[in-house]
Amino acid sequence: MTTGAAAAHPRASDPDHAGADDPVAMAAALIGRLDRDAAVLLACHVNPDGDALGSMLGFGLGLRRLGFSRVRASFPEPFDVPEPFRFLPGLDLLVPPADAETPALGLSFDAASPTRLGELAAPLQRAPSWLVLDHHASNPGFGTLSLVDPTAAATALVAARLLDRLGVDFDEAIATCLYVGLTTDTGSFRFDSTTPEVHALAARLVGAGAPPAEIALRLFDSRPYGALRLLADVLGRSELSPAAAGGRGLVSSYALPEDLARHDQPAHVLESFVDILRTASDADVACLVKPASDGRWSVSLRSRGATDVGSVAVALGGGGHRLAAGFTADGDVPGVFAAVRDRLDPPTGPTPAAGDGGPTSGPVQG
Ligand SMILES: [Mn+2]
Repeated sequence: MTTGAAAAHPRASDPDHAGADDPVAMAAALIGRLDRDAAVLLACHVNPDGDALGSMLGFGLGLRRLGFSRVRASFPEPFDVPEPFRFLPGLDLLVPPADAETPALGLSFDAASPTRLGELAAPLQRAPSWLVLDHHASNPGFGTLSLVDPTAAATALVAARLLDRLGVDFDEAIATCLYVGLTTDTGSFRFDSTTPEVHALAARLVGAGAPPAEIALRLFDSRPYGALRLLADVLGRSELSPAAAGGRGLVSSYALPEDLARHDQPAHVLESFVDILRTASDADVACLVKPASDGRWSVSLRSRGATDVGSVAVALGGGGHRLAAGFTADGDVPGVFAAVRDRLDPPTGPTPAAGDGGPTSGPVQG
């Protein structure tokens, strides 16, 4: 127990408290030194998910609470907030990427590479300071200060640590945003990444007013009927390849742009479908090929536990985590499936027989 003045919070504006090896403290000191009317630009990755938007908007609202008057947030085109996130507090911080000017301070959220920030990478690169808040193991390190923690379940957790260091109290709006990030990336607290720190933060956020049932209903348990029909098509054409992935099995399917058009659905409704494919207990790996905006394919990979799909995605030019990853591809759908299969079972060298003793952790290189 501490007593007296020693219990006071360290002042974020006091650089003496910024340990040179503690990026969170360094980031807090940097923010603390900034004029409150300085332009701040927050950015998250293209096609933002709940963690990208939640961590960015929650942090932006926190900066506002600190008195920053020129906080803007954005994400690359297509600049359209997916329907499930339109209830989020802080949407008034958003500006189209074309209106994003070079700030005094830039921050990026949940983006594992500058490419993922699209046209917003340029103003961030021009900014005197660019703080990178992320949790992807594939993040190579960029920006002027890297707050990348691959052990963190969500970027929302990294954002919460920095808000704590800045002395920001979580109000209902901030808590709702961060909770959306936390619950998105832990799959509603079901994934391995659900650490004691995750539950401790979730408890604080619910205590501050984040509504768990409403958030779960909007994020996980709501679909237009057309999306259910689309899901039926995707499941109906799925294929199970028991021999793939060293005999651990692959279940794969795809959606075409005309499928979206037929059911009058936006592309983001496909995001959750790969996790439904992943429930097939006779396949360790699930793969879903989805249309991307520019005529390319966005490929989602999931593992039930025995396969490192993160390294598969990295080898194919993407990124992600061991059990959930993705990449972007060109060509036709069969070609994309062939590329994934080749990475799961490299054609060169001896192929181990199925069931001969567990996962082949072959050198799937990055
Ligand atoms: Mn994330």
